[in-house]
Amino acid sequence: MEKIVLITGATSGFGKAIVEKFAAGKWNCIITGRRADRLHAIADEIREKHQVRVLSLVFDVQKKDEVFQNLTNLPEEWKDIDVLVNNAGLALGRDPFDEGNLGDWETMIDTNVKGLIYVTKAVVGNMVKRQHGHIINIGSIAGKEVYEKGNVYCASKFAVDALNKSLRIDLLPHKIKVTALHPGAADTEFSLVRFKGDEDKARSIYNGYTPLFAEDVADIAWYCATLPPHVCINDMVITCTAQANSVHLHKE
Ligand code: NDP
Ligand code: 8X3
Repeated sequence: MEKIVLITGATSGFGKAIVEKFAAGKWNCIITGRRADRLHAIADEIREKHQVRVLSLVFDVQKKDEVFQNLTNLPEEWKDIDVLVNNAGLALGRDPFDEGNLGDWETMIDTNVKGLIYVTKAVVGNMVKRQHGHIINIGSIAGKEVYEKGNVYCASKFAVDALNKSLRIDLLPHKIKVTALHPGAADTEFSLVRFKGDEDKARSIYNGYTPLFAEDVADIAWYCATLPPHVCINDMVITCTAQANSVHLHKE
């Protein structure tokens, strides 16, 4: 039986690696992101390499109308999504609260929290109808413990953690699994985005230890998605070996 996974934020980092992993397992993939060129190039590459179907949808998860327009009008052959991976997200800035930027904060909340809510709401109705589905939310270790200058990013990921727990309860009668993955420091484009293109600053985040890589998280998402129907991983914090929690990271 063919399976369908929808992955938001598939143009880079975890999302891109998750597409690669699921496509290698012969799942058909709906992939989303704002950068159209990258998204369509990834779709072409995946189709060719893995001989699966790929639907690429360009939209901004912050824009409610775009989300619902794209996800509630899916072609018939794409409607029955088995797994939704809510991955699109970002951090912007790392400043003490009093020096933080309101616009950055709004973007983080609009993307990490409201975007995730919109996408989930647009997709969950059909899962409920089918009494089948699995939602995998990418939270963060920052949503488990706050760290200095993490303020609003941490708050956005604490909100994701609350949604994980709450969705799991509300969707229980409908046999829908809800899994939360909370990675620690991982070498993706995350820090480049956070530090607004400052490559030296971004690179310095990963110096002196071996961080997680996108493929590590993709392997775990795949594991969670392919367990037997009666088994659900509820909540997983994943760090590299050099990281104990959101504050203690051992650099050589
Ligand atoms: P990347 O920057 O490499 O990837 C982020 C992805 O999110 C991109 O594909 C980007 O696509 C997409 N995205 C961002 N904003 C939007 C938007 N408004 N609408 C649609 N898509 C959007 O970072 P990561 O892979 O590291 O991040 C993925 C998730 O993992 C995020 O939720 C992040 O908070 C979380 N995370 C990251 C950790 C890390 O250390 N790397 C650790 C813990 C959690 P595009 O720009 O094309 O729209
Ligand atoms: C990303 C990891 O530690 O920068 O969520 O918050 S951290």
